[in-house]
Amino acid sequence: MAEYFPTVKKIKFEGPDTRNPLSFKHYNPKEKVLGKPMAEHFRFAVSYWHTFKGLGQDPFGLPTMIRSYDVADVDQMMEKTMEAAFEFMSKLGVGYWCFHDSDVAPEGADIHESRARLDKVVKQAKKLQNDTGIKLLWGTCNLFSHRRFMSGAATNPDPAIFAYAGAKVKKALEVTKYLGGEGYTFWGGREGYETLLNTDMGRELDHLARFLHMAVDYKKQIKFKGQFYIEPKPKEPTKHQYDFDAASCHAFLLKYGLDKHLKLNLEANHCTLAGHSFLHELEYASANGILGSVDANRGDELLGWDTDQFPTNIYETTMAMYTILKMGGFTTGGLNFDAKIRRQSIDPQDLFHAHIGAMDAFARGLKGAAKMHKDGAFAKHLKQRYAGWDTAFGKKIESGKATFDDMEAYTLKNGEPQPKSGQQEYLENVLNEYIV
Ligand code: XLS
Ligand code: CA
Ligand code: CA
Repeated sequence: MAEYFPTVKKIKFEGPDTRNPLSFKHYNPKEKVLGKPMAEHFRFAVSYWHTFKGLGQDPFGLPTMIRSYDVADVDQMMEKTMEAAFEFMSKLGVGYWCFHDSDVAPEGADIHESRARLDKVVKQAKKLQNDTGIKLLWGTCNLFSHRRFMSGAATNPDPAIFAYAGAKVKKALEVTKYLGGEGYTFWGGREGYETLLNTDMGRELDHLARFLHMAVDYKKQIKFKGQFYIEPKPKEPTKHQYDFDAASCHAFLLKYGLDKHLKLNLEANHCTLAGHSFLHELEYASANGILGSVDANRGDELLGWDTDQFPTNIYETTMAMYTILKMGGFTTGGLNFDAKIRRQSIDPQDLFHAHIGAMDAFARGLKGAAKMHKDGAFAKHLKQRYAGWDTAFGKKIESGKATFDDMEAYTLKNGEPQPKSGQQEYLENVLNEYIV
């Protein structure tokens, strides 16, 4: 087999004092944190679409990156790219990958050719998975690139396109099962609208729910055991997407009886595009028991679009890992680097620097978060702040046994309550001490 990344050897943990840029300074897969190896806390995954298929193109420019596996012949390109992917992931030492059907097998002249390509390449992927021990975190289906999906897939005004999307997802589910995928993600890139003048919103939402129910039924039919995720994003490519944010996805799932079947796959950059913080979305999903998996990346404060940069912000990785620890950690999900190197980072080695930096940033985040967890740094404070709810009076309200008559009697008896400080600045200082 050819070597596609000859300048890089297996990336090792060398500790914080090393000067070797091609080594981990903080991520030590076997090191135990709160009794669990780091690798199991994160379940890192590489995204096939950005890492192997993203070649630096943007709306203004053609690809900038030249890769030895990106050859003209489609069959050879598919095969070489898959080989390169497993070489990269093995050298990096990640346990998982994620892909869309059309990342690994570009659509052919018709549905038959597309499916034949997919069947061929997933056979190769299965062998490489077996050879390397790398597993599939989740599979997904591209329902947004081809022109047939310009007005949506499951929300398209034309049932023939709904059907095409159904056939494509059916196949993607079969392929995900074949590869032992631990999950499957639905992201509605073009499920939304450009103008309400041509959109029957209520009907489109009903159709989207129908589509997801069909997927749930098919999952049962083929006995696919992976977890389903829906991934929120407010806009881009569509002006307004129906999977806007965690709360709107949650409401949608509840309304259509899908809440038992899908959890959320939260992407950091999508959270900020929705006008929330990544942390807000994590907390919302965790508080409602629907946090499934995470697409780890970041946006740029000065750019209002989906820049999909590699995560490097230690405050954010610390707080994210704190919420994930509070939740008890990932079960089926993990941290998928849905992130791309910049257009000017054209060396194959840049892909390693990007992933190493992100994995180290999360390792530092985990160490800080674990210490916060152990010390009860914020838990103690929260307990105190809400202590009134643990009194007999508070418990009576929480258990649903109190009425407005009780509120009146209590207030008439006790008079004006004493407000207490929220101590935000103190707590921000406490947090700073935990940043590794
Ligand atoms: C695009 C999304 C997409 C999903 C999978 O913005 O992040 O890549 O994760 O279709
Ligand atoms: Ca994503
Ligand atoms: Ca994104």
